[in-house]
Parts: sequence; structure tokens; C-alpha cells
Amino acid sequence: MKIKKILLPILLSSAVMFAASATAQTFNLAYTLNVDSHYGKGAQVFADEIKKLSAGKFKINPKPSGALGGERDVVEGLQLGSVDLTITSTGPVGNFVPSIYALDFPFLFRDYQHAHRVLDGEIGQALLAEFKDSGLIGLAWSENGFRHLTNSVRDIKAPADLAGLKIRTMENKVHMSAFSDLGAAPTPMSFTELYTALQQGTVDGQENPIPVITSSKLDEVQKKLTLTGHVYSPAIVMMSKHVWDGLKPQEQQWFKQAAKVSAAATRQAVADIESNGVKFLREQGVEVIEQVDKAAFASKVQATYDKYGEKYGAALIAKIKAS
Ligand code: EAX
Repeated sequence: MKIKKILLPILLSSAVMFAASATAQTFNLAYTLNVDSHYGKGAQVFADEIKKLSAGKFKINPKPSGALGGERDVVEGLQLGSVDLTITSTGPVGNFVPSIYALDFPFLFRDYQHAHRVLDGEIGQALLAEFKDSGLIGLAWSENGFRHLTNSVRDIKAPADLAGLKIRTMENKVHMSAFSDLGAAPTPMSFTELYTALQQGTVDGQENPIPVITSSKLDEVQKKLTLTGHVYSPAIVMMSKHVWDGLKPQEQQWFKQAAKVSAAATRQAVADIESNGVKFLREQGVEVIEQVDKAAFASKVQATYDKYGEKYGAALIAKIKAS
């Protein structure tokens, strides 16, 4: 009798769970990095969280390593409804939501605390609300990290060292402009093509945060790393508005909550990887240049602020700087 009393509810609830998972609605979640990356961690945590919150009604089908295309393709997929969810850098996002470009200016964020304060505060939340006008739902600010420069040609210590080097950039006008200011030849391309481009020498270098360099093993094809920290690279957990509109308000809240927990896990992964990533890269034979004339880099890219600042929100940029 006693046993029945204890067992019955357990049996019943697992029957409900089973029924729910048998008919679970599945959402794909695309990202360009591999499962061992900080995005991979965020995707796993997102999947666990949404399963828990929905009691098995919703399931995430992760699509890592650019399986659904590069970041620009994936944002287009969200708009069309062929992609449900993504974790992406802001690289291509300004092409769809122009005010997001305001976050992509070089030497804007001073450190991780500054970036988190801005993105988690009023400015970041107001920006998230703007996505829906472009058929996208901004769920939460996640993280990619401060970007640094790698190449295999020469030591980069000051902007003059970049003269004529072909540097792959993201498909982002502000980033491309900044690399032109620095004297490099910016070459925009999807991340999914980057490793091969570096391997074949189509480009001389690239720039990405340490967790991207380590998880994508760019050290196999790049011998020099300069810790420029020239721009903070936010990531965003995004959903297709088509999918969002088909959800009940309570379900929409589950997705927001799962994105928040996912973003926190990704930020933690970035911090963990950064704590020994540079040492790890040195051990892989990468020459690390820490003495950088950052002031010279910052002064050169002022031209990008002059060119694009007004267009992409001078007031917003000033507000971020003052935060
Ligand atoms: O979002 O394109 C890039 O360099 C990004 O940093 C990468 O895809 C992770």
C-alpha cells in the first residue's frame, strides 16, 4: 500500500514525460563553431533548460560546425523560417538590424564587465527589442569575446606592421572599415571558409577571440598571435519570429529563460578558456606578442568612428562609452 502510494505518482509522471517526449516538438539550433566550443556549451545548456522548462514538450536539435551555413545564411534562414534558433556573433547582424553595428566599433568596450553591464542593462535590452522589426527575436546577449589578431607572415606590434596584409574579417562594414584604417586589406568571408583560406594562403591572417582560435584549431594554420583585443565581439541567442509567433506566451518565456541560462554558460566558458588559452596556444607553438601599441591602433581606427559613427548611432556609442 505504502509502496503503491509512492510509486504511482512516479509512474504517472514518467508516463506523462514519455508521452510528451514521444510527441516533442523539435527546434534546430544552428551555430558555426564546433560542439567543444563556448557556443557548443551554450547550445547544450539551452537544450537541457528548454527540455526541463517544457517538461519534455520541446526538444533542441543542435546543428554545430556551420551545418546550416555561415552566420549570414543562418540569419536569413531565421527570417525565412528554415532555421529556428541560433547562437551567432554580431558579425553579419548589422546587415539585418542596423543599430547593432553600434556594438561593433573597435576599442568601444573597455573590458568584459563593461560589456556585460551595457548588454544586460537598458541599452542591451532596448537593442534586443529592435530585432522583431526584422523578423528576428533577440532572446539574450551571449558572448564570443575580445578579438585578437593572428597571422603567419610577420610580428604585428603596431599598425604599420599590418601594411598590405590580407586579413579575413567578418561580413561587417564597421570591422572592414577599421582594418582598412589600419592599412590592411580586409577580406570578408564566412567563418565556415576561414580554416581552408588560411591553410591555402588565400588570406594572411584573421582575428577572433581566444576561445574561437582554440576550439577551431586555428593555431594549426597561424603561427603568430598579437593580443590586440581590438574589439569586443558579442554573441546573441536569436529565434525566428515565425517560430516565436506560433508559441503561447508562457512558452515564449521558456525560450527567453533558456537563452538567459545558455548565455551565462557561454560567458563562463569564455572566461574559463581565456584563463589558460594563451598558455595553451604557446604550447602549440604559436608565438604570442603581448606588447602592443594599443593607443596607435585606437587612434588609427578613429576614422571609422568619423565615417560610420553618425550613421549607426553616435548617441548610442557615446552612451556606451560613458557606461
Ligand atoms: O561567431 O565569424 C567569426 O569570426 C565569428 O567570430 C565566429 O563565427 C563565431
